[in-house]
Amino acid sequence: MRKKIMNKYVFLMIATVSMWMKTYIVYRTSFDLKIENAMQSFILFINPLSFFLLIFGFGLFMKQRTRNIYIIVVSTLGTILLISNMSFYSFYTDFITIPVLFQSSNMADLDSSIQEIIKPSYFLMFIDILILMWLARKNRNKDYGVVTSKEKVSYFLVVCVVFMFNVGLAEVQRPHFLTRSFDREILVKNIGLFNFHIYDGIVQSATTAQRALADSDELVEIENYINANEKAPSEEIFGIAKGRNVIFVSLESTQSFVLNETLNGKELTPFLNDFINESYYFENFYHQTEQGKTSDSEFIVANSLYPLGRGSVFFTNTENEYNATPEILKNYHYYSATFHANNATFWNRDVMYDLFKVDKFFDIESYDITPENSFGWGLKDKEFFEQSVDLMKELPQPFYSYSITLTNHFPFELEEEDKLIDEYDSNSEIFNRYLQTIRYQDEALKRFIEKLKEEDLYENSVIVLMGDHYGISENHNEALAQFLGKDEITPYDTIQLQRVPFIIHMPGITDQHPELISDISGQIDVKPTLLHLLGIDTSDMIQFGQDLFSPERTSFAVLRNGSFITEEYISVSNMCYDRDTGDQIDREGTCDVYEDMAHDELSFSDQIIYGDLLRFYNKEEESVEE
Ligand code: GP9
Ligand code: MN
Repeated sequence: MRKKIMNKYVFLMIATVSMWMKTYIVYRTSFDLKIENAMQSFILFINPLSFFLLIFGFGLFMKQRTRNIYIIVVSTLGTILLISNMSFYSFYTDFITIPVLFQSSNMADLDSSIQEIIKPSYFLMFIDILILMWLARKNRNKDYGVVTSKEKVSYFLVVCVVFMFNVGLAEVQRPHFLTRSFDREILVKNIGLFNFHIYDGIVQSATTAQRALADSDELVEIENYINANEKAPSEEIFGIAKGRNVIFVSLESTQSFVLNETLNGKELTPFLNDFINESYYFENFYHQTEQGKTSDSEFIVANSLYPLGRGSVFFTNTENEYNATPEILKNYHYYSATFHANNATFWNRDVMYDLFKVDKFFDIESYDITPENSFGWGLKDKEFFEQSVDLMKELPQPFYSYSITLTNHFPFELEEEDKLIDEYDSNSEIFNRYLQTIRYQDEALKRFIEKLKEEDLYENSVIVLMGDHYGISENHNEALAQFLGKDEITPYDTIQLQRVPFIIHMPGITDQHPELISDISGQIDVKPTLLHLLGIDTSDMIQFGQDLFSPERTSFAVLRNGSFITEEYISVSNMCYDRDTGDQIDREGTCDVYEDMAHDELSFSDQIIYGDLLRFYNKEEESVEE
């Protein structure tokens, strides 16, 4: 009798243990999960178990033969999902979510390195499945009898206990991790990769339903929050650039650490280093993008809303109402245009720009692109700026222009003639080339400003330069540490590396009185800051950013994964650091104090996007105008 029970479950148990171990090995070898203590390692070790017990357990309702086939199919699908996450992680240091599967351009990136995708080691991951197939075949004629209802009940009780035990330990480690966390790494570390995918599926359906259920009361609560946090603009700066053109340049993958650095005695960014001395330069300005990369940065700048924690708003919410900068500026007789030498449909830009009410999108069709003037991702930045200024000078003025560079994009490739410095020497080819494309981009920017001067577009403009997101992921930490002269890159350093340049240049103003501004800020602050410079009151707008010149402003930035930076502290995952020294400190009484603020910002912003709440705001506006 005992033997029989054993045999009934043996196949299921072999499959469970092998998938469990396989997942754990992948955690340890393919993902860079930061584990701080023994309890966290234990949770990581047990977390794949409940999922496999549950999913294979459904097989108990099937006849033995079907059950074995079911277990093999599930193991195969599970393995494919593991491998997909491994490939995705090696590019993005992130886990797959449902919305990114629909971001074709992400996948296009993956396509370009198919060798990377199909690593020979991946085939080894199917060995256990071959063994299962062999076992199933060998035992196909043996009958171990049916699983009784009582056995099923006991089995699923065990599954529940294992799951509750896992979640309970995780909850002790990181209270409210399920409801509070925007960080996928925290979820994977605590409930496991596969349960995370289920969680992601639940979030997906919940957010889809959110729009239908939303009503205008939700917006009222958020408006109250925003009004309570609102800061009056600086009287001195408000309207200082009234009537000027805005020439905004989004710098592809440009992080702040490249500024004021040299390689073999040569400056990496000679032009920018000079330019910031004639500008307002924000040295503690963070990008707040997530899976939507450039599109996220465009979204934040245009709306002063946070991007989504999963996927890109440019794909997930293409029918919402927004109240973006180009639309607002229309009321002040500004013409708006975006310049980007790529397909209009790429990243859904054409659709989103329509929603933002951009007057004209100069896409790939507007440029003269030849084999001589393009390389890698397309038109080289120098040529891009050259032709963009020619287009820009024909625009009605004042205008709000948004240009997006491209050459400094992964995998950072240049033609020989454009390599202005020697390659760096580290173990990362990507990083070595990155410094060269950064140098090239700097040269292109220099020419851009010269040409703006030649075409009389310089004097009467506000020129804004901003890095869109990081270019060098954590996969290149060793090279980064070598370049920065550090022993290693800690999670604290990783947060500090999320700083991107933000430069506001106003001829006749900032060249007379340049300023180095050290307050903590982020892309979310761009919209109110720019509108105030142009003398536009934003007090009744729904936005999460604050005017960077406001004397009352709180020096604070929240990253999209819930990490945040204050004057004194940096919080990342479970950890809290002293911002000055980088030393790890106790959360309680320090980082925890700001936790609610960070959480509110992100969840209110999510609520607006998922609920399409600005449709109610725009109604309010209309009725005021009437
Ligand atoms: C493509 C460019 C790059 O048009 O904006 O996008 P990214 O990969 O950086 O999000
Ligand atoms: Mn980008």
